[in-house]
Amino acid sequence: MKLSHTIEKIVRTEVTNNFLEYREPIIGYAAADDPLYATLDDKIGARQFHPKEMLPDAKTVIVYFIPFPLSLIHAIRQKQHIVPMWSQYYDTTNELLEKIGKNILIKMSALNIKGAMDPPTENFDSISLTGHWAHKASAVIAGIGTFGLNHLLITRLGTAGRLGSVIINAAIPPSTRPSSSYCLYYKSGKCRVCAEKCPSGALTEEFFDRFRCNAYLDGKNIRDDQQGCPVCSSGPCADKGF
Ligand code: B12
Ligand code: SF4
Ligand code: SF4
Repeated sequence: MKLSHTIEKIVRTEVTNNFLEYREPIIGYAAADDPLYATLDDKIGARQFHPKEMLPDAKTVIVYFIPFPLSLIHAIRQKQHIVPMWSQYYDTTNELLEKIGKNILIKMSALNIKGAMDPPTENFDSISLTGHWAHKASAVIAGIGTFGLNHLLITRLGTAGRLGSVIINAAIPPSTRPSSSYCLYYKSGKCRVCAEKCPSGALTEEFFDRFRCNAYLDGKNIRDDQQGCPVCSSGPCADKGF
């Protein structure tokens, strides 16, 4: 079986077997020596690990996006900012992403392929609010999607979902990147829904203030079922890219 098929089977099997419902995962591959990796420090404004710092003879970065179901998207589009179902998906999907990554590493090891991964989240400095390994940046390099005005990854199946990545020392042909943005605002200037609806003012047409967003998330997470904020994931791009 081709290596990419083996990996895709692991991702799909874990997603299908999870007790929560998801849509079809999107999987992409970036070349570890893609020149875009060398530009990330400047683009993000924080020191980022190159794939070869994660794994010295890295060849491929595997990225997988797990899109949330339409039932959750329907729930977050209601006029409320606290959606327990979003919180449940936040926690469960982090566990699922971690499990998928570990299963890929186990399978790769059985095939004598080395691998490395970073957790889906909580891998960032709590003061600067920046991490050393950005799954979103790898997803864009791997052609899974593009950045939206919401500063999130938008895929052909939308922005509402979570993602993870694994680095391996075997070559898989890189995926093709989309030729234009999946965000309506970047495409036609016609949408700003995410910025207009952001409850904290962190997200505007001009900038994203991660400290303000984080303060809102911290202040809101006073109960276990209030994890995260779904608002900038709930616009027209929630379930589809444009
Ligand atoms: C730190 C962090 C936060 C911080 C800071 C966010 C930030 N933007 O920096 C806080 C706590 C505020 C936060 C909030 C949220 N987060 Co958060 N967070 C992370 C974490 C750990 C690192 C993010 C990071 O590295 N940011 C730095 C860069 C990548 O982001 P950026 O500066 O906004 O990117 C811009 C530029 O730097 C540049 N750029 C960056 N890379 C590249 C690459 C190329 C090729 C180009 C051209 C440009 C470019 O363009 C981008 C868009 O303008 C990741 C997990 C991980 N390790 O990847 C999750 C992650 C980004 N979070 C996620 C989510 C869902 C959220 C929330 C919705 C909360 C929630 N879960 O309910 C909000 C959304 C806020 C928002 N609108 O962005 C998801 C994103 C899913 C998606 N569809 O994109 C991630 C990937 C977690 C996961 N495993 O799925 N988060
Ligand atoms: S809500 Fe509209 S402007 Fe915001 S990211 Fe989605 S498509 Fe772009
Ligand atoms: S997560 Fe919520 S507070 Fe943060 S930018 Fe998105 S809508 Fe605004």
